[in-house]
Amino acid sequence: MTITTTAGPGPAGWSLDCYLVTDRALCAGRGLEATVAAAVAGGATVVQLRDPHASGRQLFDLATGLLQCLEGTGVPLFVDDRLDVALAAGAHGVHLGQADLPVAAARRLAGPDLVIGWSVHDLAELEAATRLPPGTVDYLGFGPVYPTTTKTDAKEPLGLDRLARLVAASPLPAVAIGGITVARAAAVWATGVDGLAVVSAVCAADDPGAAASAIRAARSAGRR
Ligand code: 3NM
Repeated sequence: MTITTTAGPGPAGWSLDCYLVTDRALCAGRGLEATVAAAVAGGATVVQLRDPHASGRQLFDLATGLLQCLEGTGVPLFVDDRLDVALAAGAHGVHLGQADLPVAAARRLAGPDLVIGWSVHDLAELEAATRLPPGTVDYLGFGPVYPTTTKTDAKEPLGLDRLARLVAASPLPAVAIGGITVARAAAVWATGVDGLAVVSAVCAADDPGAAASAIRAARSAGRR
């Protein structure tokens, strides 16, 4: 599934297939940019800069570095939580949680072209997403699917059945996140999601490129 947008310098359709969310601590051995470059070479199709403890300045500098690293790859950069940083750095999108700026306000500030993703965790939040005017949000993130230690305040895991029901009811492309590993990827694909978002499965892998490649390849094994 692609999201169609004319945003920024990227192509009109970006694939959400293998959605890498960064974690500087997990990338520490290799370095953030080297990890991202390896993951993209292996097949990551979106990179989200996530660093909840970084200052605005640090995030801006990290985003600028990652945009340089992604130049020419056709892979977009989204920034987690911080619309201001996404816009200031010239990133292609922002991913917002329920406690961040309201998505309608973010869309007003961002204009029509920036990709906006929104995290939803249950049916009530999905219904709120369904009521948004078209064009407010481009895709939804559902999680956590499984328990995760990467996000300290993650909600109770959805499990595959609840995820599948939310995905079936989603009016927008759906990305699953939380505890997804290469071994679990086919089962998550089988819920009908449009993309798998991973942090530790790629950032902490011995070979981030091979991990990203395996996450994508599992799609054909999980296809329903
Ligand atoms: N968001 P890992 S779970 C960043 O449920 C994030 O919205 C989540 O990390 C949510 O792939 C999560 O290492 C962390 O389990 C996912």
